[in-house]
Amino acid sequence: MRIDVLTIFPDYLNPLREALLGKAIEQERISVGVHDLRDFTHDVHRSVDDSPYGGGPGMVMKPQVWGEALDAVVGSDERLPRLVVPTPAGRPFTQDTARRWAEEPWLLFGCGRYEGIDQRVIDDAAERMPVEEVSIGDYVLVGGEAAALVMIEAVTRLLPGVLGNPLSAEQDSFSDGLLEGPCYTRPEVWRNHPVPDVLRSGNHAAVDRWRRDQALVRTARRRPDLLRGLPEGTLDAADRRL
Ligand code: 6GU
Repeated sequence: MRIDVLTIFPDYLNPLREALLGKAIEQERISVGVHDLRDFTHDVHRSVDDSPYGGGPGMVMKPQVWGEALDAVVGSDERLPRLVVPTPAGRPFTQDTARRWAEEPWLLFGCGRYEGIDQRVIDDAAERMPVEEVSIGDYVLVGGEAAALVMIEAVTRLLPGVLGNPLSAEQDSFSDGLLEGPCYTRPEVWRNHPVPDVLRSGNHAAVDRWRRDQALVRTARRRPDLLRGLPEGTLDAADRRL
């Protein structure tokens, strides 16, 4: 997978080169290009923003700079990327979005700062390529960079070979629509807290049942919205007895 990021803070994306993702880059499972938006300005001040039409606080990112930058990154490649624009005004980014994007050959993240990017940049790009404006949650960040990091991590860990153990991606919270329950390792008793007996019983069916119950209870308590949103037929009779 190819991933490009356009930003006025290229160093903000440095964490991408750490740990699991850094390894995936080294192994050429993903290639990451981070591009400085200011390289596409022409004035001495390298300005990327201007005041909003209609008035109001804050600044809006200029369309000319974004237009040139997107043209340059997309280049003459016969393929086109999926353009992702992080914004608190976007559709929610979820595990389903991550799974869908993990199938794409090329993602381009356009990170805005200030109040946002001139809407014509998005509308113009959408005439040539798929574009999604997405939000990572109901809170406001200063810019799209931290959100892009989050989304890139969620997507790339789903790619073959990026996670050491492919089963961990399958067993995550959300993979079956439920939160994952608690997990334990040695020692058997720590500060007077024992590991639940069933996990040491060697009875795999009982362990599976217990884990499923823990996931159901945790989801009901912490995310009742998820439980209500499960597709029909997800919960069986054994689940419902809880
Ligand atoms: Cl994707 N971007 C920004 N700037 N703020 C956000 C967000 C994204 N998601 C939630 N808040």
